[in-house]
Amino acid sequence: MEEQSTFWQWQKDILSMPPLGSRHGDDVDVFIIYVHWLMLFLFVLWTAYFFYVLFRYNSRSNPKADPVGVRSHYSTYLEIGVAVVEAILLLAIAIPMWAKTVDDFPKDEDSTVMRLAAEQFTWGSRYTGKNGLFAKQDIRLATPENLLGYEANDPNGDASDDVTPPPKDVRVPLIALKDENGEPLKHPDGKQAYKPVIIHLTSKDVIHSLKVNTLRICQDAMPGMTIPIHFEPTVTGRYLITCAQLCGNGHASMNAWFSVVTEEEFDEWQAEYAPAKPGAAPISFE
Ligand SMILES: [Cu+2]
Repeated sequence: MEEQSTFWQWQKDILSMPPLGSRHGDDVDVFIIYVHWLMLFLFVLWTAYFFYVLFRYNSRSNPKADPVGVRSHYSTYLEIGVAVVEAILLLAIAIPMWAKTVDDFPKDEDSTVMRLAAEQFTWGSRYTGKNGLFAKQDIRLATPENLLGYEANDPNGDASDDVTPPPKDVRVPLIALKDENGEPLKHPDGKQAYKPVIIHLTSKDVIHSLKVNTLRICQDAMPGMTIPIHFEPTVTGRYLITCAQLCGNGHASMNAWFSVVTEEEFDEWQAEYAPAKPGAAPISFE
């Protein structure tokens, strides 16, 4: 086990992969490593073949061109071989990895749930506050000041304690899970389990994309759609969010911090921006 992880780490170091801060990221890294091995193999093979051909068919030893050309089928077999390896990577690794992510979607009550809205050229987060409920959203309430149509005077009070921190500062807590005996809850592979994070991602204007390398997450943010993504953070730290879709003049500056913090730090930070004043315009990034 230990030996294997050293072996993977060695490969990650060669590829200068960013540090890893999420559980599913291990699978992503392994896949990236497989793809690099295939590319290295092809690079070496094709380069060697290129030089072989330069040498073997130079004009001095072949003064007259051969009008027929290749007679063997080896090149066809090689092409098929490459296609087979690529199909294995896609069908046996990439698609099952995706299926696992989609199938194992954590429940809201077991997760830290947040909303994240991208806009030219910033990111704004919103949290449920203590009651665990987000303000209701209704497209008919959308105005230039309230693009996401949050209901400010919600009779059920869902909106009254929503937390809207300043833009470009996104935080989630790292909470180590415990079993019913208070012992650390472990995954089947023996690693500590942490509370998952669910992000409901949307955009206020054009297509953006939430990318956090350390967390190995990348998801497009689409205007008019809310796309849920989830991941399990495994280490505290402050990571850079970049926008992975060219979205306008300020695209390059559309970065922000995504911090994975301790539970205490998270609660303090939430208290600082909560509750949103009841009846106040619920969200504005100006
Ligand atoms: Cu953008």
